[in-house]
Amino acid sequence: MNRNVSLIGAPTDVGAGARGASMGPEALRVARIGPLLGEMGLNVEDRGNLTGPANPWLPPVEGYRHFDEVLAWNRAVHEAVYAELQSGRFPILLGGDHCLGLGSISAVARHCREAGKKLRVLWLDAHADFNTDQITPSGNIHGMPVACLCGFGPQPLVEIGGHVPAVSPKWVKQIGIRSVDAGEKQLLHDAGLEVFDMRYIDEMGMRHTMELALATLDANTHLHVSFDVDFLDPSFAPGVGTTVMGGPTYREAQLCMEMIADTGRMASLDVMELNPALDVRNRTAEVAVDMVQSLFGKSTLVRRAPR
Ligand code: 6HN
Ligand code: MN
Ligand code: MN
Ligand code: MN
Repeated sequence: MNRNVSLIGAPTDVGAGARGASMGPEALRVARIGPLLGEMGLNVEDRGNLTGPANPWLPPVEGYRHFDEVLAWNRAVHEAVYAELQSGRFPILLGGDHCLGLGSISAVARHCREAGKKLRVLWLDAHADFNTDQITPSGNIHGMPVACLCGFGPQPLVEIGGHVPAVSPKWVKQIGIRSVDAGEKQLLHDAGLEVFDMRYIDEMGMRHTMELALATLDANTHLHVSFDVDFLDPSFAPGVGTTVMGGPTYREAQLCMEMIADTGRMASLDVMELNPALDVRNRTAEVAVDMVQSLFGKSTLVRRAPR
């Protein structure tokens, strides 16, 4: 794994339905994300925060809330993530709401296209984020990034990375899903994404789930992990805008992260939707940082070389 890591803060909540994810990057820094990764032997550079338009906090217009602001932020994220990848570094995007997964992953897809790498995306989330303007119940664009990446969405958003679609639905595996809207459910099915929902994890266990989700990785694969903190059960991670009960336990989530680390293929990461305004003494930020440490191979005992 690339151990030269760049932290990129994207302090905005323009894509969300609750205010506060704009404070996520600073809360992750307060929880010592940089120093703790540094103590694990990573070379960490904090690039500070990107800038973009303020949140006007307006209702949706023609199916989208804050379209122009979302576009501006995603363009900034795209360029920053792409620049880090091109200089050979591992970008960690500190969100910010999950609409920015579009800017981040479109940049990763562009990098992989140019470098001849195979891309796989793990989307860890309570939600599928596969809505469009036609089917969204909220107009909030953080519910739409996966659809946009797969080519379902408005032209300016789907073509941010210069190639439409940015990713094939076959490259995306979703884990932990337990809240999908009615129209979204049908579109998700029609597009053919592989979704390991909570029912699947309950029945088959996290170990088997991750073995399947990671089965198609090879030596030429760039694995991108998009970690929506609401993936975690809200009993121990309440600091998010859209909590859904019935998520993975602390240990299930940590095993998921540990198995990703074992592949040695993770090459970029988003940590999204942390909302300090809804958190309790920064606990969710600390849990999120703990999960990120596991993603980078933190383990209790000396481990054998990754498989
Ligand atoms: N997220 N499906 C809901 C919507 O409004 O489209 C919730 C989306 C949540 C998005 O948590 O990143
Ligand atoms: Mn590379
Ligand atoms: Mn999400
Ligand atoms: Mn979510």
